Amino acid sequence: MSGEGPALGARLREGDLGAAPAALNLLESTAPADRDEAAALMRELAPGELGAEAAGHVVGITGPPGAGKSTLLSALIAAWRGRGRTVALLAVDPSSRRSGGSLLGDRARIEFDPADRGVLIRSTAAGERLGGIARPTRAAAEALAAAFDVVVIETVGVGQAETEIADVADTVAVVVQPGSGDVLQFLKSGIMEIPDVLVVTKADLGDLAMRTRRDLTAALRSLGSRSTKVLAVSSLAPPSGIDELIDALESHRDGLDVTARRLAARRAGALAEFAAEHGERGLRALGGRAGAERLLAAQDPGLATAALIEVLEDALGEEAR
Ligand SMILES: Nc1nc2c(ncn2[C@@H]2O[C@H](COP(=O)(O)OP(=O)(O)OP(=O)(O)O)[C@@H](O)[C@H]2O)c(=O)[nH]1
Ligand SMILES: [Mg+2]
Repeated sequence: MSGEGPALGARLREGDLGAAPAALNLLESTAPADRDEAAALMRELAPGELGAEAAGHVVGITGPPGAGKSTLLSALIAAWRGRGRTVALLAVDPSSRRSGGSLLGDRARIEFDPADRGVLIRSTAAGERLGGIARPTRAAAEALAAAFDVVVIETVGVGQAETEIADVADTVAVVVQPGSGDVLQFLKSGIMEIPDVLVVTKADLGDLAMRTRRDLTAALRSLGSRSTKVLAVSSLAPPSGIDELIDALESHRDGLDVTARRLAARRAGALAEFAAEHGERGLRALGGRAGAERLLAAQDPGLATAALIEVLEDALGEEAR
């Protein structure tokens, strides 16, 4: 149906959350006609069109398998709803890479009220790239941030997964469980980037959780990081530390130059997508990474990531001619 993309974009821009499921379907569709509609949808929600960056807070939650991310998100969603915030959760499912699509699978296990129109939960495939944020997920986060107060992207892993999520999220929280020495080592050795917030889950386990928190705090200090807060939370009833975590996420966002971070994120995201699709040869045709970056820097800062990818691809087309 022609015109569907702009109409959905306009509804999201006006805060109509009911438009979100259809918008996500469109962004995930691979049908050529839908690709055009999806591009039109993103144009409606580009910062240039909105007159500002989308107001929603994009939060990345990442951590090793079994760390307690989904249970934590159930508690966070309840607490955000208690504060009157609307929440969209994009759960990136690494196991569905090959099937190319997924329903709300086992991995999500998020508890929420299905009758609550202020919560949207979508499980999405990780895409072809290992640890990657698929192009539709990036676009979905950008689009939903125009309508929801909080947009969460949940991914599994540390290291690469965390680096990718930092390109999309305003605030990145890494979730670890008590006794997770591997994460501590990753942090110390620089394999892992320093997150904005570190969360030790399963605080109800007691001493081990407290020791992990102390070790992580000490490691951060030795790396010279003063701003990263390390919190211990328990997500099982009765939950503890959840409000403090919400406050920590918000205070990070309050201290952020959102315009600068989002602009840098869109450029980095466009470059990553282009490099993933067209490889080193594609980059060379644009004068290497530096050439592509120069081209991106010359574009209107109000363009959505999808439009920036188009700019790079058009330039590649010119080169080939
Ligand atoms: N004691 C305790 N157990 C918890 C807590 N949070 C989560 N768990 C348990 O830890 C296990 C893993 O929790 P999930 O929330 O599924 O972890 P996840 O990080 O989403 O796991 P994946 O989706 O597989 O990566 C489950 O058995 C939870 O019940 C907590 O605060 N305290
Ligand atoms: Mg999970």
